Amino acid sequence: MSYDKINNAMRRALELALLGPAHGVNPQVGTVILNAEGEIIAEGWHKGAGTPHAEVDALSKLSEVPRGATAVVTLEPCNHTGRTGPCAQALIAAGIGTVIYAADDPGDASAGGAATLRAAGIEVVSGVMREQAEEQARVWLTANRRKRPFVTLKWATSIDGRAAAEDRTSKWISGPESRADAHRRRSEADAIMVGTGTVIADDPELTARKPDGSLYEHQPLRVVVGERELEPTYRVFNSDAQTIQLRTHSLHGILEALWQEGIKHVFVEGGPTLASHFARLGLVDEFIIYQAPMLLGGSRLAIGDVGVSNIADAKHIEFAETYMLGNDIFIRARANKKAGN
Ligand code: AOF
Ligand code: ZN
Repeated sequence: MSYDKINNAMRRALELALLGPAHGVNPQVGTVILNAEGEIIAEGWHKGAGTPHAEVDALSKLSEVPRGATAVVTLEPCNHTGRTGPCAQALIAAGIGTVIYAADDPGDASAGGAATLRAAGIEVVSGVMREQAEEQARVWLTANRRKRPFVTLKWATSIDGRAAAEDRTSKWISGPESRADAHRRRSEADAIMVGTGTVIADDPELTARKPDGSLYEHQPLRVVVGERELEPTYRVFNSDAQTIQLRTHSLHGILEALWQEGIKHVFVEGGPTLASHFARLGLVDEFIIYQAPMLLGGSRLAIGDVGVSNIADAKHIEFAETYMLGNDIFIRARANKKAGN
């Protein structure tokens, strides 16, 4: 089959993957099935934990699989019986001739699907459009490699890096497009985290809201970190979403506990004390930064001491995306280290 047909099929599978939920314990996975001529005869994607995997969803659309069919999958088919049965076995039973996938499954129990398929005489090709697939599934892949939630650190500041004016007022620094973008990103996370200082200073709701003010269907868990006692009248304790306060001092411990609860992606929203701790410990996987066209000057920084006193110790990051968002600048940056370190 031509590279063009294979790449187009994988591109479609990556698109299909995005139809599934970004939040939750399971990955976004897409599958297309091609006949021997390379035409798409079925499409499938994963709709969340407990529902059929993408491969099985695609197979279910066919009353019979023609000879010489190829399954094109964004993730290595699983080899384990979890909430659903192993996809490697389903592909073998369906009589699929070739399996092409993009990213290897990092799971301890679920990996090994490629070997199982090969042992059954199926031709297996891995790594097709791997870079795109790894980028798209970076949250799930990184979390599973590190065995802790993926950490996004988000802030919105003036172009000179201030998160508030000297009197602590901060409404509104970034524009409506940036705020809508931030809410959408919240809606794709499993948890939103802030320090007690931010609750006291700003009384934020920490829900994921659409531009019209209505709540997204999925509301991440609100996690407040810190020792200080908080009155139950703060808005973070309203009934729009669940909230927990964690008093432990160790961020590693907190991430470990959240991982055990099935939290795969934590969106850290400040304030500067919490942001600095995460950065100092090297626990940030991705930065989401909105910079507004204004100068505020003064002392209200988005992030403080990150343990750098000499330029040689600077914590380097890598810009993955930068563009104008309304009148603001949007930056997505990744920590400049490879997963697994
Ligand atoms: C998915 N969807 O389309 C594929 C997955 O316990 P389960 O049955 O929910 O299985 C989840 C694991 O299966 C997941 O961690 C990943 O390793 C593998 N593949 N998972 O949710 C899919 N193909
Ligand atoms: Zn599976």
